[in-house]
Amino acid sequence: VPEKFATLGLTYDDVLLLPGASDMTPDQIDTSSYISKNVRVNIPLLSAAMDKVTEARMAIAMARQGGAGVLHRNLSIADQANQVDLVKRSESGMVTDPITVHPDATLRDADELCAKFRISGVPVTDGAGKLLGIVTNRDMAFESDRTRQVREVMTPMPLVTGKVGISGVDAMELLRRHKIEKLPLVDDAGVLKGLITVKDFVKAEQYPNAAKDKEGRLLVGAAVGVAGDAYERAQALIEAGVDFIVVDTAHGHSRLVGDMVAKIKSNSSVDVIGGNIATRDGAQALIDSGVDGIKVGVGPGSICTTRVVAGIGVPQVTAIYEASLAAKAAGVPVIGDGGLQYSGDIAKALVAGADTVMLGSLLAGCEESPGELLFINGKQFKSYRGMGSLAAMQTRGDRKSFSKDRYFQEGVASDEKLVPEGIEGQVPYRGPLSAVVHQLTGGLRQSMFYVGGRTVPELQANGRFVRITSAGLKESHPHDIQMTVEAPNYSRK
Ligand code: RVP
Repeated sequence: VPEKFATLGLTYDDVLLLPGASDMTPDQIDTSSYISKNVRVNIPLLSAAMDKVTEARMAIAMARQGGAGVLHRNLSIADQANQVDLVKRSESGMVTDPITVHPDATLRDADELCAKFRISGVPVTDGAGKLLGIVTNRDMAFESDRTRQVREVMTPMPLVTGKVGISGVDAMELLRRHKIEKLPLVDDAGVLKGLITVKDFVKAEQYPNAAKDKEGRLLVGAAVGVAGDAYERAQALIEAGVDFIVVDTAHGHSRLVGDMVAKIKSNSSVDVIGGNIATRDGAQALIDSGVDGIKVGVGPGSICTTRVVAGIGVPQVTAIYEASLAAKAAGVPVIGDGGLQYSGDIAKALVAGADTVMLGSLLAGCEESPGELLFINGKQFKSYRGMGSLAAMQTRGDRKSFSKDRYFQEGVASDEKLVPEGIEGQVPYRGPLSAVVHQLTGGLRQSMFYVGGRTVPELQANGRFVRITSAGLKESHPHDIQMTVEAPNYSRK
């Protein structure tokens, strides 16, 4: 019979990491880790599947930095799948399935394609996929009549092209020699099979740490629920090329979640992550349903009220530790989701047993997060809200809410009857993600150096905690001084 009272629950502020014997320099540190069984990232950070945190722009920025974004699901299936597509096409060694335009299309159509995919030119192909030419900014810039057909302004064949399977070095040489920006790849019949662009080479140099799939495209994940057309959503996301699916609910230890995981796994090879859970039994139940990754966190989120509204949850360090006891034995990676306030919390989560962490409030203030910049009393903010907040769960005008089922309230007939488990607010504007991630991973590298762990598995194995009191926590933060200058990685909450 299980005990009525579990062990004492601890969270980030209850513990510190002990300094350990260290024989490395920070430049030897390797922060790579696994999100799920088959998805590896270069930094152990994920951006949260929340409508004020992760859309395509954030997901692209996260993957460029070496982590990954999980696209939120508070939008239609078509819109979410389209976002996967945007990330997958944003840059890669080679675009295998390039956007094309038909010669009969108008310049306006071509403009729209370029704007939507942020590209500067499009190969022109006939109905059978045969390459007829290319239409780029250079061809279009001086045309004032946007109703003209692409065929009239395109640069027609013969173009400089490459053969399918051309090496990166050879492709770059062709681009350089002919001073062109795009190299279409064609087969012997002249059918377009791919596209290589200068931009991609430049980006590859600019973001050497980017997290990519086998084909050199940026990694991206996406969330689905358990109700209604959740399964169709998963299929559409997989179709669009998503690398991993997160069955994203507030109670992952429920049969519906296990069933959805099993159903998605049964006819696809993408990794499926289940969550959220906060106990060893919860983790085991997900493992039994076949998950490739486990997301841990019930109630730690900065915008979450589950622990007060429902009285449910486990302080996050204990939750991660408990879940990891089941997960490690099964070889399933753990994501520590929610509750992180400072870079030091990342290493604490990893030592507790997480393989990666998921961040909401720490990233919601970035340039790349969805939403406008707010000016209040001369300071800059961005809005942030829980997916269980009234606003996120409400259906307003033609904006339908898809996030109610995260809280198993999809059947609630009217908005007034919803029981929110989150709040709405704002966080300080933080500028570009790259600067924020630099501080977060910089902090993590310092932690790894102090603990004496060259890699994430070494950090997990070598790390030890000391439990602290409220006096210890007070001592941890700056004290007995009035801060006059803001640090890029510290502010008093
Ligand atoms: P935080 O990083 O502390 O802001 O927490 C983000 C996490 O909080 C999300 O990844 C999600 O698991 C959880 N969340 C999102 N919405 C809500 C809510 O409304 N209660 N909670």
